Amino acid sequence: MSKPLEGIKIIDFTHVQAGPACTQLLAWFGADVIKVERPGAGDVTRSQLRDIPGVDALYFTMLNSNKRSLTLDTKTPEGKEILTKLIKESDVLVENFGPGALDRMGFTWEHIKELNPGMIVASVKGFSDGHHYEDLKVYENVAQCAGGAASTTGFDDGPPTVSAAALGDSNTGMHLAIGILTALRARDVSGKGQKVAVSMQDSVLNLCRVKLRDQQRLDRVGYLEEYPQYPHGTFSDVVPRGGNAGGGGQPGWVLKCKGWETDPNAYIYFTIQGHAWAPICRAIGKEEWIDDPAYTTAQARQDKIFDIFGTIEDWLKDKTKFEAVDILRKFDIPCAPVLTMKELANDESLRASGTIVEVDHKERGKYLTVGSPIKFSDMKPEIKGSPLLGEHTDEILEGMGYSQQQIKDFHERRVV
Ligand code: CAO
Repeated sequence: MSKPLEGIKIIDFTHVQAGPACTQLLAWFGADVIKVERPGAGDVTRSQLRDIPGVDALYFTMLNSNKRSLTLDTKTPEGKEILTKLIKESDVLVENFGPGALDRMGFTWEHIKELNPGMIVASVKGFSDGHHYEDLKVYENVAQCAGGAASTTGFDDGPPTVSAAALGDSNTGMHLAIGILTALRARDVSGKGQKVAVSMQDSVLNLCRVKLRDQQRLDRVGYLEEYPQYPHGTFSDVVPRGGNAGGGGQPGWVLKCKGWETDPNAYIYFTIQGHAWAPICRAIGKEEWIDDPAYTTAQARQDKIFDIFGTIEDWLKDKTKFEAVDILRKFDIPCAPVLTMKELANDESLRASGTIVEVDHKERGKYLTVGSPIKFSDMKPEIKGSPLLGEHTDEILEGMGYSQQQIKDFHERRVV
């Protein structure tokens, strides 16, 4: 089957992580994504955290696969003309510049709409339009703090903590991709494009909705029974940091396994799901707890949950995290080993499913990247290497009808 987004042309004015994650996803699914970059410089991530001198950094290669690169100085009159022509021929423009940058370049939404009424303009900003912080430039951790993730992550006796997961960046990009696909579908019906905007703060908050749930529960009853502060600690009037507690009403915690003294990741996540109580008791050799009224209900267990975790840790002390999960899975107990990046990189299942793929880059050679986490029965996205800076400039300009002489002149005048 041909790729579903084939025929959709996207002007990719994105940089760093939030925008590129969105357009990369659309490129995997068949869109022609033209990454527009400043001549001579390009996306800042090409040179950030380089591991090989002079070669595009993994930060860039892992967020820009399957795209074409066009260098274009959009602040020159000729650059603006080329961009104008490109807008007329394209379906979507995606950007994550600082607030107002696209307008300052001369490409307001009103102007773009005039040039191409079918155009979808999709933007990532730190805060939504009209927000009292709308003028701020925003990076990942700023968004995690502004979106409620940091105040609710970490341990009660420590400071607000950011997650390693890119809740502000890639997560916002995924939201934007959904917005773009929705706007494309709307255009199929109406023939009209529209502006799609996603803020990083909103996208983080969307993933923190259970914490907003908890704020309202706390306001009403004054405590949260699934948090480690209950019943022996105290609650203030704001949702506290819950450490490794499960957020969905099933008590859970990260528990030590054999070797934890020297291996910082010798742990499993263990969940005490209500219906799994009897199997848990059987698995850890505590059959006497099954019918003991002091343990039979979740409520009865609540005030001694950390003693129960302690007993499970005692059972785990002669088992590696993998051995423990192999035993517990037979009892249908939801659990997983705490996996390191090295273990994930070498995981055969993830390689087989295409979630971790090895791709080729013209200058770097082979490298690992994360492939599509979305699996389709009729399509397997092929993940390709990222483009070199300006690699497709001539090809794209030719495709737009510019002559060889015009292209040569653009190069000489550093327009491209
Ligand atoms: N030709 C000419 N000029 C170009 C260009 C091109 N091809 N591409 C970009 N530019 C110009 C822009 O027009 C802008 O110029 P002005 O500020 O003079 O109008 C300038 O480059 C820089 O844009 P910027 O504000 O986006 O860049 P920055 O490095 O100062 O800020 C960032 C980076 C990420 C903080 C900011 O872009 C931002 O807040 N973006 C929105 C939120 C976001 O996506 N953040 C996540 C990034 S991932 O962590």
